[in-house]
Amino acid sequence: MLSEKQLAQYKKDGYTVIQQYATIMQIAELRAEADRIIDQFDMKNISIFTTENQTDFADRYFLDSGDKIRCFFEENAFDEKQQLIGSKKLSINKIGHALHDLNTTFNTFSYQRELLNLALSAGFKNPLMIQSMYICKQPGIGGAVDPHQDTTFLYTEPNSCTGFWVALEDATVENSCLWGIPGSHLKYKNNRRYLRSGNEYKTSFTGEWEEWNHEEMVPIEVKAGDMVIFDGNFVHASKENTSINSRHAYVMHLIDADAFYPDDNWLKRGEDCPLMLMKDLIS
Ligand SMILES: O=C(O)CCC(=O)C(=O)O
Repeated sequence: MLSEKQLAQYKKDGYTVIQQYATIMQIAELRAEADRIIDQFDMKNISIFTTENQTDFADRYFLDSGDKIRCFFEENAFDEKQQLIGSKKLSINKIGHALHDLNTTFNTFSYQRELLNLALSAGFKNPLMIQSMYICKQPGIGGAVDPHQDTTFLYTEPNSCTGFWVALEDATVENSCLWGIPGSHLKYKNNRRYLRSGNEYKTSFTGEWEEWNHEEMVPIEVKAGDMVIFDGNFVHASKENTSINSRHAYVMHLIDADAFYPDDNWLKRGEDCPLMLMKDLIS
């Protein structure tokens, strides 16, 4: 449960930090499982993840990953001949987007009573985990994540999307921690959405990004095991990782099942992989 101080910071700044949410053992298990998934990943299924080139972002492999476990490469992992420069393990940008429902290790970690209580104390009525991502932020080539609000990508009426981001390594300015604009969730309303047209593999953006003042961005440096909770309208980003250290993190995005989730959101679930209410999964 959020303490009074954490809740006050969350309401005022749009984010707060829960120290030592994950234990050393849990971190080791998640990291080992991510290694295993990457090891088993068939290189033929290639997708590069980039927030700069929306054509790549919108490819079929990505848009079908809402109810799957798929690996996405760092944009700078390849040479001009489209050959991997480094090892596969050090070339994956992220794994997404249904780890929490399809993988036993991530399922056990994701659906914890503690998370449900945090969500309820942050204002959720009926939390639903809609997306999970294992983010590697590889040494040297870890791509930047441009400033954005998560409500652009996971939109509900009223807005309910919230990120629960767990550092699996110390996240510092050097290895590219999260950055965000305190208070941005109150100051900037979301007027930009990433839309999908029906069941087609076509996406578009509506609206314009606000003119965010990048000078207002502050680094959110945390220790391995700490969790950053951020409001869906909190403007956040991470820079390129040019350091020699990776920065692994596992993020779970929750929406409220009582809110309306329009069909034109990019993330869809097939009938064989329905979304489940957290209260029904956690005894
Ligand atoms: O971990 C990162 O670098 C970015 C994460 C992010 O933007 C998110 O989880 O919404």
